[in-house]
Amino acid sequence: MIGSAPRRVETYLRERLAGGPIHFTLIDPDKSPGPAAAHVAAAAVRAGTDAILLGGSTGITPDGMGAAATAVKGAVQAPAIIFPEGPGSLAREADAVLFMSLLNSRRLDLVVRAHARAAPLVRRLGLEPIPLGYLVIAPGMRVGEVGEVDAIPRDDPAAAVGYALAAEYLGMRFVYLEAGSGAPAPVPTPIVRAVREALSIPLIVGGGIRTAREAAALLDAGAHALVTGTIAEEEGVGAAFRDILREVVRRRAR
Ligand code: 1GP
Repeated sequence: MIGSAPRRVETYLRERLAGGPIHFTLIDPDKSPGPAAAHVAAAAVRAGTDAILLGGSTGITPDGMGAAATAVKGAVQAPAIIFPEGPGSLAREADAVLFMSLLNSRRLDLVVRAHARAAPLVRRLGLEPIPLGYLVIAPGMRVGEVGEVDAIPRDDPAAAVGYALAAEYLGMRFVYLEAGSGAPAPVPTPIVRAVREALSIPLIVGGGIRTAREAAALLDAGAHALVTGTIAEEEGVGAAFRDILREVVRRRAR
């Protein structure tokens, strides 16, 4: 039969995006297991975040992911979306999974082969796959190393545009520009601006966002969505997190 399963989470994200920029809070179930993940998620949603991404480190088990997803879903209405490290991160308790190709990896496994192994499991678990092109910009941090990427140089918007457009033309429905978790600075705004001008699918930007000023610059350059992880991990959902959220929320349609 031609047709696809309902895309509930993607539809929710698109509805939110119709009102302006959105924010994802990334929680690492290894560092914030079960109840701790729920605690962060609840505070993040109160501050205005739109969805919870679960993932971000190596060594996450399906049980750990499942426990975090269950706890988060018990605490908030926002969707719990797996940000996978590999097939071992998948758990049926989550709502969806970023089904992402690491576009600029030298490892074919991370571009498509692991996906071929994971896809039947995604189907069996009933997880909604969200097709996404994931592009690492220098410095890339740990994901850049583990992912064996040819990182996009920070002064080369044209290279980023090429990959991002290729992702769109291949049918992916989101592009994620990643500077790497804990990066000393976010993705440069000229890259964000150039990619946004070329793309007609939503653009997610993450890695190294620690201040409201950085968030504002990325949003003004055209990011549709921001991802933050480290800030809440290190400081909890405190003033810095709320200041970043304020920049997102105030750009939404009133
Ligand atoms: C990492 O883009 C995310 O994959 C978030 O990065 O931890 O630096 O906020 P930070």
